[in-house]
Amino acid sequence: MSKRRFIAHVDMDAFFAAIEQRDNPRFRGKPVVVGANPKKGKGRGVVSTCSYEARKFGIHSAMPISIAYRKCPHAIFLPVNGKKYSKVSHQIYDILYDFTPDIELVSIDEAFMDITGSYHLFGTPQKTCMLIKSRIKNKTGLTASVGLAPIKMAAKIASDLEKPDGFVEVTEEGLLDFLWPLEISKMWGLGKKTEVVFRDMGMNTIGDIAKKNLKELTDTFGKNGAHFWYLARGIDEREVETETETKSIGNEVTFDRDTSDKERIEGALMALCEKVAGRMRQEGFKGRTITLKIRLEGFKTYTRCVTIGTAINFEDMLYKEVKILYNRFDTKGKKVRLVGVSVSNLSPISSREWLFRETVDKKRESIHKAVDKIKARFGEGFIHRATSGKIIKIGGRKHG
Ligand code: TTP
Ligand code: MG
Repeated sequence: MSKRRFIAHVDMDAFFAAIEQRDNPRFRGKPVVVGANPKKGKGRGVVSTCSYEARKFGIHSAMPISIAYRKCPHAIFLPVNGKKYSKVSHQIYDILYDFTPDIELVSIDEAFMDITGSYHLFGTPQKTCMLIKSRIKNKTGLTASVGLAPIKMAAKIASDLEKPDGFVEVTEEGLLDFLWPLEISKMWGLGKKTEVVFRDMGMNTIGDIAKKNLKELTDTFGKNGAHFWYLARGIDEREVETETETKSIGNEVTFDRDTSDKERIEGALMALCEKVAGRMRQEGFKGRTITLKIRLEGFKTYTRCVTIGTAINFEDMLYKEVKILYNRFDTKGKKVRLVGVSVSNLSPISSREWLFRETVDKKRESIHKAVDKIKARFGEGFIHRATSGKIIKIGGRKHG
């Protein structure tokens, strides 16, 4: 039996909207929608978030703003004030760090805290959570919801159950009673497509997953099946990952035939950089140490790494470093079997960057669409040639 842990998940209530209501007393108690300009129902763009009063009209995050306008035209529509929310976010992080250094910042308004080692300072784990809530309220005027549980997944689910201003505790003894009646959609990391298959197999609650035969799940879903089976049984060893931990994000690819074709290898490295950088942004990280892995024919494996001054998470910058490492590597005339790219020395991106991720992603998306169009017209090879030095112009931007 592993050590008893106390993990808290803190999530602010209607974060952007709550800040606006705090700062403008006349907005309090009213439906407030933060997001794109509704332009009397003709606006494009989406809702970032809305107050709980607005949620009663069926409005929610990521909904097109035109639909939100239709649902509640008299709501107070406000633009996103990123600078302000980011500042508040940092104030909240500072408050959390008063309780423990074991904090994993998940997003602009959300964090996991491992309070196993620190709750003695504040009384019981429950008291610690109540104190976190009241300190946030006193210092920022905002409410947070907190879930306390022995595993991360349960803490995350718990913080959401009694929003706003909620506190839900799940004890070690009560863990399965808590998890099993829940719909499988609450399962952390279970995608929509897998959910459909699970339901087809007769699993509608987390308890249904736990009661399945492990073999049946692994036969159908492989390692993932086992992962969800263990989670459903309350077994989740994942730690709260603090900034300094040696987490890395990486990917590798084995060539179908060993190769010494420089263009192919560089093309593969570029594709890996895209994947790794994409995952880093998705998970909210930047990193400073870049590692290139090369396996040659005969299975001898080498790694080469570099640590740079500024943390990065964009593929072009990542590829630049990887290419330098690759060009310095001497294959001694041998063919290459596998290449891998990983980034470590990670730190969470600041809440401000997190906030603007969407805008940046949109820009990237349009570039990628343009690349896909070119691939469709000229074939994959064209893009691969571009990665090995030539510059092609896409959508008015240089890409190479
Ligand atoms: P959430 O914690 O998902 O939402 P919330 O804090 O507004 O409401 P809840 O009480 O349900 O937790 O996200 C935090 C902030 O991130 C949110 O206030 C606005 C921003 N955000 C977006 O900009 N777009 C999105 O699609 C989501 C989900 C959030
Ligand atoms: Mg929130």
